Amino acid sequence: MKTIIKSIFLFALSAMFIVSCAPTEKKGSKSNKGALAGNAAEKVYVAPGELDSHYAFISGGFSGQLAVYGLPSGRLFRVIPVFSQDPEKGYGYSEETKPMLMTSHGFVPWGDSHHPDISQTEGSVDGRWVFINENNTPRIARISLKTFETEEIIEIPNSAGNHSSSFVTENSEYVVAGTRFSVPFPQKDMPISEMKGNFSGALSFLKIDPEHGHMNIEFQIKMPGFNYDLSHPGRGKSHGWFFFSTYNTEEAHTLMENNASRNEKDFIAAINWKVIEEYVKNGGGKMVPANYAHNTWDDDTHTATSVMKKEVLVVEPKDVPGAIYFLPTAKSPHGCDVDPTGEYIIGNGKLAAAMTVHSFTKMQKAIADKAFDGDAYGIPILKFEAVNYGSVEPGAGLGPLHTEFDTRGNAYTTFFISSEVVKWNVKSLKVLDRHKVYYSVGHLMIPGGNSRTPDDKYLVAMNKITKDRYLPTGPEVCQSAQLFDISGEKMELLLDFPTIGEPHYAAGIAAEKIMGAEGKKTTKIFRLDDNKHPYAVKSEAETKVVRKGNEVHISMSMIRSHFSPDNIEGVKVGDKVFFHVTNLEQDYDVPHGISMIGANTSELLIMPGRTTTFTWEPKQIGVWPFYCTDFCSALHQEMQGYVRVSPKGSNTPISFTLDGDIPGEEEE
Ligand code: K7E
Ligand code: CUA
Repeated sequence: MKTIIKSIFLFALSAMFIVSCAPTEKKGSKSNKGALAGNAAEKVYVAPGELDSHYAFISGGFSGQLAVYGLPSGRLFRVIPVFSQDPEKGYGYSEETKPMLMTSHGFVPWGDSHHPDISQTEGSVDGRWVFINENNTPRIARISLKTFETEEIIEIPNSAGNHSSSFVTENSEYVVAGTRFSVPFPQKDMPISEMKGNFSGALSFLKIDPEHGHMNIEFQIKMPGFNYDLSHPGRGKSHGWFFFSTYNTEEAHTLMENNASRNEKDFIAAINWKVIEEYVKNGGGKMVPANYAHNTWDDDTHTATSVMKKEVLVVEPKDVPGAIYFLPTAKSPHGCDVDPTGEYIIGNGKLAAAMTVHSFTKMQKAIADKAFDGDAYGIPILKFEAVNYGSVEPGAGLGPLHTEFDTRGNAYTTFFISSEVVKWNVKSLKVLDRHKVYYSVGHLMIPGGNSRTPDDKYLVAMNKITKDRYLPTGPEVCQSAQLFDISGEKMELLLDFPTIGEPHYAAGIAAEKIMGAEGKKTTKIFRLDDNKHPYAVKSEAETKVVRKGNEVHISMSMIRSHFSPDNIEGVKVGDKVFFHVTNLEQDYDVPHGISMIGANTSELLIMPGRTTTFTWEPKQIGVWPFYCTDFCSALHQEMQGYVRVSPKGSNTPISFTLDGDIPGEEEE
């Protein structure tokens, strides 16, 4: 057994080595260029002043963020900060955004973001929100597609390595978060060697408020201590079910590459969440103590609040018979994907030679017939033959990871080891086409590919390795995406473009679904009249500086091209100075920035109508400047000011002026 596994690994590794090292031919050689058809350039060319037809939201992996690109151009528009601090935007540095990064472990400034998924209405992506998971310190975030800002982050208790997340059901009833690592549930101090049978895996179902999108952990299912890797919702006929791939059903805790690869088959867990929802509605489940942060952004106060939640509803599988089954699936499956009709559930067995395709119809019959092959911790294991529709023999393809779909009954699967995308027909299971990618592809994305209605012109492959595809930049080369036209019979490679961080998954959608006609749906400014920030100023007349003990609160305004006040005196070494800054502009695309010399935080970039705060603790006496960091007008360089810092204990009074006058008192 051991030698077989070892030889699979050696084969896999050597295949990867060969594939990723082969293309070293000279620039312009055919194999490296992927033989682009003549009109590929035309197909991705978006002329100056024209707009892309699609948005692509590509996760940043270890950057913790979410990047927004246009398709087909591959142009990067914006990086939305989600789980990591971003000094470019002041996210996680301003007083208002710091609560977004609070967790039960305190302030966590970094995250690992993997799977964005767009909210859906009746089985189609609707462009309201995008959800994304954080792997390392388990969290789910919700990003508004009006403001392109993170509005909410909820921590997932009893979870570790929040990876089989964050996928959305077809009417955005739930966003789901499954644990990759099983852990003691609840956490406790115990020997690692006693893992087997004593750890559990939490699958969390977060209810989404249909109007505002707010998330709440409705229930957690306490599953056996396997690793829950990926998941996807049922749809159409299988709506109401959720499917999770598992590996390490061996429950190994060390040298996982061998010890978690012993079983020829692991499982896809099928969860009937509608049955569990009903059970919970009738008082089922048990509230257990937990400790997790729920952070929400308020667009009226322009401030985030972090609340620690103290309990969570836990459901034991044995208490809800008929809700959970295991489908045997070869071997240590990674991706778990459901086709647009909801009939086919595909397990991408990354160590198997073939992909397993299960049938939802057969699964229902197997359940009715009680076609069981024993159980695992009381959860029935359905007979493989009773649920299996067939398997795809991918030819030379090695290491299948993820699958997406078009509307024509085809599936597209990535092969990490053989670096290719393979197109096959879901019904016939026949391979129809294959195309090399450069190199080592992880996820792929077809806009709307995780819905009933894929928008199937483009396919984006997200690759781990790009050596020799771009100008070298030291030991690390950028990661990259590749765009394919999939509208014809054969996939056509159109474009390579670099990505931020490591792109794991992505979500795509037609641009008009987000922007509406002429961009009307997206937020252009925040109305100053609606600004309820406690330190907001609505005009320069309201600006002021107030001392409270050793705190100095500056209520400041900014407008082209000055701050008010711009001269401040009476600050002392040892003070903590709060700059509460309101951007008085009410025009689209006119943010201003502010930074203070020596401040131990980032600049702020403040949108029109918004108030944001940073702190400064001056350590040296002197007269110190601050300035606008965003080139906002021809007089941007004049947008600056001074703060006088006196020694500790000095009696220089607080004073603040603009053009020699106290703001608001000019007329006297
Ligand atoms: Cu395959 Cu995190 Cu979805 Cu990366 S995961 S590839
Ligand atoms: Cu305001 Cu530059």
